[in-house]
Amino acid sequence: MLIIIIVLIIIVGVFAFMNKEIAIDNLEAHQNAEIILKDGNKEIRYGNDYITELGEMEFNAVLDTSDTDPKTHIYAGIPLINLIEDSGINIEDKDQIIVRAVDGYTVALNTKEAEVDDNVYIVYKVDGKLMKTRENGGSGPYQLIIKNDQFSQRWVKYLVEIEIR
Ligand SMILES: Nc1nc2c(c(=O)[nH]1)N[C@H]1C(S)=C(S)[C@@H](COP(=O)(O)O)O[C@H]1N2
Ligand SMILES: [Mo]
Repeated sequence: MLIIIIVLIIIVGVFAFMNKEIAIDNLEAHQNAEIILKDGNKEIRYGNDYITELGEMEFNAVLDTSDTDPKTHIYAGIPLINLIEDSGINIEDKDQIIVRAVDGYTVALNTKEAEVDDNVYIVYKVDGKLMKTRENGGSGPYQLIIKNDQFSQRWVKYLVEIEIR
């Protein structure tokens, strides 16, 4: 019995340690305006200079959350699929794209959804200004925008990590 308890404590401890490492890693990426792209054990880090070269687009989208009235904003960003294609990861044999924020908020897209034209974007500018970080009262430095997601639940603010699986 005692041995079982000790083993369980060690397992829980190891998991807690690993989660803390990931959290610290993600916080650093957030503060450096980086996005971490994961595919199994492979990890690619994208900086802002590089991301803005992947086919920047400007578009209007309506932000409508439970506690605000709908408001149209001008966003600048890149289609999510551009980043994935740049990485060379082949999503044909994958199911899901998991998008995580620095606060732990997580949203799953299926790969088919990401391939639909003019719908899923990673944005970094709103109304002509770079998005601020969470600490500075913004929704950035990156936010996921899913245009056809009417009430913005899946518009992941403070996006730091994208995992393909
Ligand atoms: N990182 C992160 N993104 C998030 C959330 C969150 O809790 N954390 N909430 C979602 C939900 S449910 C809504 S309605 C909107 C809220 O957007 P707002 O804070 O701009 O009103 O953000 C979405 N994106
Ligand atoms: Mo919400």
